[in-house]
Amino acid sequence: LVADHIATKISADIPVWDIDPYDAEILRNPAPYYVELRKRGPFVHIPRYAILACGRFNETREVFSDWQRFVSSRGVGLTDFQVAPSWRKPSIVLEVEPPYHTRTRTVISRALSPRAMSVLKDAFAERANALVDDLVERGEFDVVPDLAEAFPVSVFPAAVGLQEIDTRALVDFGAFGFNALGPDNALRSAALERGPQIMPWIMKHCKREALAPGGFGETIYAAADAGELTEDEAAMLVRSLLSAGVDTTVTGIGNAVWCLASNPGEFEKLKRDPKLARPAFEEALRYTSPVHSFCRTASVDTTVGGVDIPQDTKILCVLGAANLDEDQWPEARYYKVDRRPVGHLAFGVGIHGCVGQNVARAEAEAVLTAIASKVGSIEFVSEPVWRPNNAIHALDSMRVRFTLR
Ligand code: HEM
Ligand code: OVM
Repeated sequence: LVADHIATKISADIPVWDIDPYDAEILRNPAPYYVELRKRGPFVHIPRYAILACGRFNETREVFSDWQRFVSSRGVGLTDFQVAPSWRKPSIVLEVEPPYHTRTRTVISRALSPRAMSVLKDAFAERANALVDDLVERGEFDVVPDLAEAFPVSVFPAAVGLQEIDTRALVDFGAFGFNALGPDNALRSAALERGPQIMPWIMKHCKREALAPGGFGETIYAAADAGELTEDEAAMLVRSLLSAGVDTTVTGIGNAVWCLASNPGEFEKLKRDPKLARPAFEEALRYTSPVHSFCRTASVDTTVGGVDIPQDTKILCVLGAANLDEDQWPEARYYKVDRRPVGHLAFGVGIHGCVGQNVARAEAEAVLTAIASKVGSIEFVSEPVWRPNNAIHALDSMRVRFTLR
């Protein structure tokens, strides 16, 4: 077994930790695991998966920043594509290296450019205002379906150019993709079971004929017309938008509202200065890291933080832990709307750093600005419930009351 072969190469000096980071209880409440991971050392050896894991800021950043030593083309989940093929056709942006990555990334980042976003700003604000007005009128509701999901599904599919798509299925598709990054557990098998039906369905919506003009999809297909991409590659880049662009923003918005509901003093600061909407979202990303962990594979024998890492080792980079590292973030355990956590790892870093971050920020700014100007207080109606996912730290439900400002 390749895993056994790697396990024998991992130095005995690296602390062994007999833990399952994909245990449902840890996925629901990762905070204690994050603390312990950082405490044990720059890297720990997790024997059950024959991997190394890191959760200190500097080492996590170093691994994520170096695409040559730590490749994505062997998968950013636990499965090494060199050992077992991916469950889906690999992404032509997330799961490739330069020079190919440079070509696809250029096109996708053009489609999601700040200019493309500025056109959408007014529509986002209008939609967020209408939604929040409605929620204040209702008073009590569940943030997850009624706001965190409702807002992105009402603006993102249209921004891409999708028409008549089942938005429930679209949100679930995102969650499946992230669950598939984990080990062979119940969450992953449930996702893989849906794969054979869901992939043809999503690819149908990625075709040129399926997309309305004026959206991100049109820009991607224009690159195909210009000879930068093939028609199939254009469809694959639209698939990337649909894989990465929905569940992440749903989670980011839900987690941000959770931060404000849990920290009334910080919500007061946001109400006093709604311009803090963007920094408040950025800090929510740092504080709750919607993408809690992604992997890399060592392409060479190398050293990070004084630790020898053998070639072929999978490394679990725990972004959620790095973003709470007290050595990097003074008083990291507090959510502060005005912290401005420049350099946080919630969007990753380096050549694969989130290409959709302008979209995510525009959506969240619209929602948090509407809340800041219309909502007096956010009160929990019951304990929020977190939903385990192999790569995403997200709420399952959160009943709150919005009072009128
Ligand atoms: C990459 C997080 C929203 C599209 C990434 C990565 C992270 C991330 C951590 C790095 C993956 C890696 O290095 O292996 C997030 C979070 C979001 C968000 C937390 C929301 C709060 C979006 C949106 C889109 C998007 C809205 C599309 C419109 C992508 C794509 C990549 C990516 C295509 C791959 C980029 C590459 O490999 O060059 N995202 N994302 N993301 N994201 Fe996002
Ligand atoms: C992709 C992609 C990019 C980022 C995250 C992701 C499953 C997928 O290009 O398919 O999550």
